Amino acid sequence: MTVHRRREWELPEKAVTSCHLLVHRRKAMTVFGASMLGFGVINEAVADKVTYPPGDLSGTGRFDPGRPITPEQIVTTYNNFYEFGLHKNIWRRAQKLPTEPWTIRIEGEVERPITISFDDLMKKMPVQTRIYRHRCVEAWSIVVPWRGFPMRDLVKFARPLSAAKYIRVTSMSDPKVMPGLSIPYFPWPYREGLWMPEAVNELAFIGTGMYDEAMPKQDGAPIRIVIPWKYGFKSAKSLVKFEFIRHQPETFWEQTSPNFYGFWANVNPKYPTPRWSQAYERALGEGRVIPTQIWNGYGRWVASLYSGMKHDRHLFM
Ligand SMILES: Nc1nc2c(c(=O)[nH]1)N[C@H]1C(S)=C(S)[C@@H](COP(=O)(O)O)O[C@H]1N2
Ligand SMILES: [Mo]
Repeated sequence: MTVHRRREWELPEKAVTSCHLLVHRRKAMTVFGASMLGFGVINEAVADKVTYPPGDLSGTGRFDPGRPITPEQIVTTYNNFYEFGLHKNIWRRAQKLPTEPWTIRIEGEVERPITISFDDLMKKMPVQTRIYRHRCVEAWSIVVPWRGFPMRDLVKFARPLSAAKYIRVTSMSDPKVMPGLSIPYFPWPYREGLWMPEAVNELAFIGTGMYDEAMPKQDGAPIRIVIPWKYGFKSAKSLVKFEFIRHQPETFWEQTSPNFYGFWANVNPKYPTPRWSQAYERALGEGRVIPTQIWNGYGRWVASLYSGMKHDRHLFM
């Protein structure tokens, strides 16, 4: 039996969490799937699940989002992926993104730069399920059951040198399928970055799937980062490069709008941006507006990272 105590990072309006149900359903699936295999019975629905096993489920309890999971239909049809256009409805267009094969470059201040296929990388990474809140700077939010692996494991795999203080990630840019790349105003390709202590923090995650499936193209197939305590734009999609570097990198949004969408971009309801107050957020699929929490409610894990820094607007935008 699961005894549910309210934790400080949960929202006060917390309803019944569907994530507990999800964990139990998945466990049942795994057991059921295994016994089915034993009898040589093929059931399409179950076979589908066992092709992408949920992996280590401990993160589902540890990082309880305190809110219901957002319906998959919303998360996969309301997207920000500017390479495909500046509106939310890009999911159909994004299906043109070729993701097989997919090659990832790891370079910079590492023992040995490497080019590796997505499939080979996945063979080396420990798959987990994590349910996280995601807060876009446009003042909407969702709760997503991700599948993937800790960013920490990718860092270990890369074997960075001590000179590596930051990681820069770069998204795919393919003008054949991405009409947004012809908008000259933007500093393509989409690039983002993290400070190394952030990247190895327990919460920093690499997403390769969601809702029991491989990552949908519109959500950043086949591999993206998921940084739940920062505004959504930090979580870059469809990554082709991880660079370990000495200096804080310039990012896509910082170059576009240096005063408002900066490198740190930690969620904080106290610092408004030009179009949004940031004090509240629309919980998509819940039909309500809820208060935004500092660090998006993940302060317990990340606040100490910033204890030596000045807590002014630069840390929060
Ligand atoms: N390459 C790339 N990554 C991106 C974006 C983008 O436009 N291009 N948008 C960001 C923003 S603003 C948000 S809120 C999230 C949205 O992720 P989702 O569509 O999977 O919910 O992706 C982020 N990653
Ligand atoms: Mo966003």
